[in-house]
Amino acid sequence: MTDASPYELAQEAAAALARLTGVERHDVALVLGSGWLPAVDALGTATAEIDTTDVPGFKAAAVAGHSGKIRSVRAGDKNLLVFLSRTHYYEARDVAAVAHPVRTAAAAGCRAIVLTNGCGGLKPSWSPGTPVLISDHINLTGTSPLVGANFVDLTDLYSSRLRAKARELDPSLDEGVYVQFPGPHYETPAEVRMAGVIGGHLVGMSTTLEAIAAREAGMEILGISLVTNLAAGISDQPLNHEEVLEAGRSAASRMGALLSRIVPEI
Ligand code: 8IG
Repeated sequence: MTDASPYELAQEAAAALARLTGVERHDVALVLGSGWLPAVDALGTATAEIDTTDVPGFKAAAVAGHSGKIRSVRAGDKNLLVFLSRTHYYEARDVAAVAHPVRTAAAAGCRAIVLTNGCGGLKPSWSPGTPVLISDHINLTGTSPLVGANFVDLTDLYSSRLRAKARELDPSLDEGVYVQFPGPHYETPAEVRMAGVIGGHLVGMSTTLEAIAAREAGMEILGISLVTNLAAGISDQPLNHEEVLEAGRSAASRMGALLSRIVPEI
């Protein structure tokens, strides 16, 4: 197993998931970022919950408030594969580990993936708890989950079709360009100003590498950020992780309703 390619490892993981969940194929994957966990129960009926440690290739969850579990959820006529946490690039600077859940979802049959995250917002009108559709991204990690001469096109990476559907369901949804920094430290105010100058509206530590892997795997992608805090320097308050979790708890019912209405449209 040690010399398996990332794609072979994902096949092994998908086979384990099928066995452990009793669900042969899943249709749509969701990755729940900081603040999104309380929304999971609104998605549908959980039919199985698996520890990531029982699935080949997964790292244990490393962040307080992140749960190392994968749920199989039945929602209408769809089987959802819900990752209750993700592996972040800042944990071990291991891009293959970051992409593994996405590749596993693709190997499990998923044709679409909803990538959620908690992030900092650059628009002062985005109060903590505001969901924002990701329209595009800027990857400042300096790396890629792809290796070799693999020139994957990233045009319309965050599906304009799915964004339009989401806005039909909730016309108040705003859009923004997500900028991934490597972390784990938050940005300086100068870095946040830079993110704005280069065209960003949201700053975070996830999602872009997963989106690239998902596009490579041929999945349609919906990205939704939950602005849990104003980015550093946008407000005069310092940032803290507890505030992030609290913003998620208070936004939970809105996020649950949002996801459960969007998923049937995918
Ligand atoms: I939640 O302000 C959350 N994650 N980089 N900056 C970055 N990541 C974040 C932030 C933020 N808030």
